Amino acid sequence: MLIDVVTIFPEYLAPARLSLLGKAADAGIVRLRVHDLRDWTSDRHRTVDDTPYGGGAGMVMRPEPWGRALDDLLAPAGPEARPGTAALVIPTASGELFAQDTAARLAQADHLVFACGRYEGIDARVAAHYRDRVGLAVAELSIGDYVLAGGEAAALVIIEAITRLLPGVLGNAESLAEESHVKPGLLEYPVYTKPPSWRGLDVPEVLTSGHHGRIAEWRRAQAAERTRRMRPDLAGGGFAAPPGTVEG
Ligand code: JDK
Repeated sequence: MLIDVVTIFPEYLAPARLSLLGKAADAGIVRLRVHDLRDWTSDRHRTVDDTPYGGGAGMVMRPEPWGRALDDLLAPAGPEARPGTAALVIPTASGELFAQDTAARLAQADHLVFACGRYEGIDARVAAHYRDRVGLAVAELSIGDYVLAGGEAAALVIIEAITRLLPGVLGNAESLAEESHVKPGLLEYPVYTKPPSWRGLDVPEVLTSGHHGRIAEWRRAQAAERTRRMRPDLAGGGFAAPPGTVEG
């Protein structure tokens, strides 16, 4: 998979080269390229923003540098031409909520281009152009209901969730096989390792019993209890307690 990231803060993407993605890159599974949007400006001041039509606070990213950058990256001419499926990912606070199924779907592409905005975001005609006129898959994604200062941190999150799904990245086969059995809408059961007693807290006896049937049943019950307590929205029927509530 080729991942291109366009941003006015290319250094922000340095963590993407670490750990998981670093290994994937060394193994030739992922190639990450980070680009400075200002390389596609044409004025002396390398301007990327302007005032919003209709008024309001802040600045909006102009479409022309984005159009030049995305055309270059999405449709390289000659020997750089890429067959296969490409998608344009635009992190935005007003996008569709990014979730595991989104990651799985994007992991099928062989070219992802991330457009990381700043200020109040990117002129809306950029997404419209590539979706409606170029016919590209354009994913406008939010990573959660909070407001970041730009798309870079969201791109890091999305890239990490996608790349760990690529064959050969995780030490993959076993972990992902197990993960595919995880019931969607159910949180994970708690996990334990050595030592058996730590600061007076003991590992639940059932886990050291060797009784696989009882262990599976205990984990199911723990996952259900944890889902009810932490994510009543997933458990269904319930309402979340206000923040700071201490369960009795
Ligand atoms: C991309 C710029 C910053 C800040 C105004 C008013 C209510 C905010 C854009 N999940 C998530 N959260 N935040 C992002 C994200 C923020 C971004 C960009 C992604 C590019 N910003 C910014 C404030 C506003 N807006 C109405 C929401 C807009 C992704």
